[in-house]
Amino acid sequence: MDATNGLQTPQLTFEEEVKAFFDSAPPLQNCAEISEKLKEFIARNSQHSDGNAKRVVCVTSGGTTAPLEQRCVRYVDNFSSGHRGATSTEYFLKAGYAVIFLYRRGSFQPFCRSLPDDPLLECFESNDDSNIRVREVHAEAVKRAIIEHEAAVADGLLLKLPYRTIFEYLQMLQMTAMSMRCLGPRGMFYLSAAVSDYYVPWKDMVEHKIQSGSHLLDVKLVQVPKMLLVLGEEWAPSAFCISFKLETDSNILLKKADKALRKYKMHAVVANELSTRKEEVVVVTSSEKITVRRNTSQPGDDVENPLIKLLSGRHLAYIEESSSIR
Ligand code: PAZ
Repeated sequence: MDATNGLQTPQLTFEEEVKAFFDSAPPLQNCAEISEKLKEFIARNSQHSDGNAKRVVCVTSGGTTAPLEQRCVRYVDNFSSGHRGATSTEYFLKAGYAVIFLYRRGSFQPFCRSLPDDPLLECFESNDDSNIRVREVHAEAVKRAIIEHEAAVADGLLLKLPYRTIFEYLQMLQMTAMSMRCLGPRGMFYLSAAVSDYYVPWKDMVEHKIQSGSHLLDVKLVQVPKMLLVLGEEWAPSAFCISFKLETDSNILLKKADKALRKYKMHAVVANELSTRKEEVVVVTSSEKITVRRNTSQPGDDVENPLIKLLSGRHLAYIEESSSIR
């Protein structure tokens, strides 16, 4: 595959690239339904029943796919199990946030990460009367998942929106950001999804399944416009924005995170290395590099626990600072 943008296309400005991406994307299914859900969720949490306006965070989770055919059989995928996003969502809820969880279909879900891979078949068994009951060994984990998830949903604090492709993801991120605009600095973006860097524009994509037979498969991939810039400057200009940087080479990680911080005007970039991502991350801001580690002396602790505490504190300071400027 040629990812060098070797297409003889005219050089587009960044604004034209963004427009071309959205113009060529297949329209989002359930667009009206998603928009209604977002509107209702944000209105409810702007005046929550506990009397307080909530802080609202959009957590993106999992990896986007870049389809190779319009009637998609094959696609280029991005690594991410969704563990980071699902776990962070739990800690954001604990910290008092309302969470919009924008997740890749089939990836990890909040409150379900301690369940086995095939929860339906492994957590339940039938007894002699063919009634279904929870297996003793999984009873605690199932109970916790159901009670905590029910509480978040009943309190109207968790909205889950699934995506699969880069087209769906970016359209949904845009809709979410535009809906969250009214929250001003109380809105936060926690962009832990692994987003495709390259895609095949819809109009250049073959309709049917690519046939095998030729020795070389020649598919041209075009760079996805860096929407982080548009998010922070246009879609939700007052929101507190955190992005992630994943590398496998620890020697370049912090430099790349620093570059992303400045280039995309993020408030912080969370840098993580693939093999140690569940143990430690480094929060890079314009003035600091803070290493955050999982508390190994506390069994079952997650690196997201101290990470969300840190970011929630920074977000509060940002809200206070923004209101003193007004
Ligand atoms: O989803 P997961 O827990 O398996 O992995 C999380 C992660 C490494 C995808 C995330 O922490 C991250 O770094 N996301 C951004 C990836 C990027 O640089 O595009």
